[in-house]
Parts: sequence; structure tokens; C-alpha cells
Amino acid sequence: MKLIIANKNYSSWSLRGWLALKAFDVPFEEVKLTLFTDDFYQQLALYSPVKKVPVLVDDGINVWDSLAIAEYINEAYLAGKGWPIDRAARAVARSTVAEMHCGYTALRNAMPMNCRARRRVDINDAIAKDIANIDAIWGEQRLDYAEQGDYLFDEFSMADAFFAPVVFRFMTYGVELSESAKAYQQTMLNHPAMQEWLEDALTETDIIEEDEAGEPL
Ligand SMILES: N[C@@H](CCC(=O)N[C@@H](CS)C(=O)NCC(=O)O)C(=O)O
Repeated sequence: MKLIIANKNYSSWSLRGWLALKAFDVPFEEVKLTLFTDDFYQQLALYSPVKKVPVLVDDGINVWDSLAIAEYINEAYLAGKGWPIDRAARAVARSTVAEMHCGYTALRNAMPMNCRARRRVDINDAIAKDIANIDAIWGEQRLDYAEQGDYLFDEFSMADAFFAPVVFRFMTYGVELSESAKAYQQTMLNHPAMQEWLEDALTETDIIEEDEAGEPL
């Protein structure tokens, strides 16, 4: 099985798909392409009509969307353990992931993932609203489900994989969080798979201007 991803410094969707395997110890071959190059589109055209990363290729099956990859891995390799066991918690986990997959556009546009940078952007009302909603999920709502207080739904789940790029974004742009949300951010930054991703991102030198938002600190 191989997972095609792009630049670890910038590719937030790649990080989600990658964690959906890595954090659950599912073995795979990683193929990394450089975003927006001719080679990127030529390689992806072999597997995906939309030519975006991540793409999972498993035994002739091509899965080309991060949420579809999470569901495929959960079903094919984790016997359902990618999501919380409890049905109520699972419903909330899926709600948070679905929202992350299609929402928070103000935050995502203003604060692209840029792991190696430390930058400042102006926070308008729309961005502040996105940050407050994520803070509420990481803080108050997490404590409803996480008995040990570690991950969003106790054990690491697909929900954590989906919020991972925001963990790096809040680090890059120095976003102020509540104490409990900050504790969750730190838990995620300490996760061995997150550290591995970050270490690799720090070795990259490509610069994608459109993702260099704001001013250096
Ligand atoms: N809905 C897709 C979004 C994937 C996506 O937008 N990937 C970006 C990189 S982070 C990409 O491949 N962009 C290339 C392009 O838009 O041409 C998913 O969840 O995987």
C-alpha cells in the first residue's frame, strides 16, 4: 500500500491522510511529490481524476480524499478502531471531522499550514470565530469525552488526525488558546508521529509563496 503526499511543510491534507495510517501503525510506503510541479500532476493523474494529494493506492484501489482515506483505513485495517467505540462519541467525532473537512475556511485561508515558520497574521472576526469554535472543541467538549484528558475522544482517533494541521497552524501563528485547548495542542505536538512529520518538514527547502502568509515574527 502506498500513500502519495506532498511537501510536509505545507500540505495539510497530506498530513491528515498520513496520520490516518502512521498514528495507527498501519504499514505503508510514502511517496512524496512537490506541490504544483509538472511531475506532481503527471504522477497524480495515474491515480486520481482531481490530481490532488493525498492519494492512497491499495491493491488496485485508489482513494483520493483525506476523509475517504480515513474511512477506508478504519474499515480495511483497523476493524472500526479509528473512531471512538461509543456510538455517541463516534457521532460527535464524525461531526467534528466533517466540519473540519469542509469548514473553517476563514482560518484555513488566512493561516496556511507552514510548519517551519513563525508568523503573525491579522485576526478578523471570521478568523476569531473559527479559532473560538476549535478552542471549544479542544477544550470543553474534549473534557466531556476524554476521561484521561489526552486526545479528543480519549484514545487517538481520526478526529485527532483531522485537527493535526490546525495544531501546527496555531503554533506557527502564535494563536492564543484557553488552558485546556493549549494542553491538547501540546499533547498533539508530543505525539511521535507529529514529531516525525515536523522533523521531515524542517528538512524541506521549497518555498510556496502563496502559503507564506502574514509577517515573520
Ligand atoms: N478534499 C481533499 C483536498 C485535497 C487538497 O486540496 N490537496 C491539496 C494539497 S494540501 C492539493 O493537492 N492541491 C493541488 C491543486 O489544487 O492543484 C482531501 O480531503 O484530500
